[in-house]
Amino acid sequence: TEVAPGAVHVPDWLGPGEQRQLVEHCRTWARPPAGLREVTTPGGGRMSVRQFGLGWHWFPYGYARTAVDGDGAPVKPMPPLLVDLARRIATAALDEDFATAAYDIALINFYDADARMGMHRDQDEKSPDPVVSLSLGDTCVFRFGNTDTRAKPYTDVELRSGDAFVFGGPSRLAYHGVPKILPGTAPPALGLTGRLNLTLRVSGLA
Ligand code: MD3
Ligand code: FE
Repeated sequence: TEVAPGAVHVPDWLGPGEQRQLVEHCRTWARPPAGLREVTTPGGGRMSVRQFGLGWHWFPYGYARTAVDGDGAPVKPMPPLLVDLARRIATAALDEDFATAAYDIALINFYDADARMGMHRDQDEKSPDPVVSLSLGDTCVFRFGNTDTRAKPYTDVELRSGDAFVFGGPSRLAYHGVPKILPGTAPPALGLTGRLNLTLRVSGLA
C-alpha cells in the first residue's frame, strides 16, 4: 500500500517463524557490549525509546563506530541476514532494483507501553537509498507526515508485528513519528512485551 510517493507499507512481510527468529536475534544483539541503551538528547532530555545499532551507532545527531554515548564499545557488525532482508524488501516495494545496495546500518528501537517517538526527519545518512523498517511485537500508531513541517497534514497507520515499511524517493526526508503503542497486542507466541522496530539504512559513510 503506497501511503505517499516512495512510502510503501507491506503488511505481514515476515511470517510467524521469521518473526520469532528475528526477536531471538535481537535479544542476542541487544546484550552488552554496545547493547540496548537509553538515548540522551543534547538538551539533556531522555528519549523514552531505547536503542542500539549494528554496523553503526546513532547518537544525536550523527553516526559512530563505537557506542559513544553508551559503554564506548565497538558496535557489532551489520548482519548479512539484515542486508539481504533490506535489499529484498526495498526492491519488492519500490520500482527500482536495490539488490546490491550497501545496507550497513540497523538501528533497533525498543518501545515499552509508554514509549513514543516525536516527529522528526532522518537526515544523518549521506545516502538517498530507502530506509526499510520492520516491526515486531506490539502494534503501534505510526504517523507519516510531510517534507516541509513536523505538523499536519499527516497520515496515521497502524504497524503490526511482521509488517515492513519502505521510505524512499520523495518520502525519504519526510517527517514521521510514533505517537502511541497499543500494549498487549503482540502475537502471544512471540514472547515479547513491547515493540521492536528495526530500521535498515545505507549510511553513505566510509
Ligand atoms: C520515514 N523509527 O528510528 S520506523 C527511527 O517505529 C524511526 O521505531 C520509527 O523513526 C519506529 O528513526 C519509525 C519508520 C521510518 C523509519 C525511517 C524513516 C519511517 C521513515 C525515514 C524516512 C521517512
Ligand atoms: Fe525516523
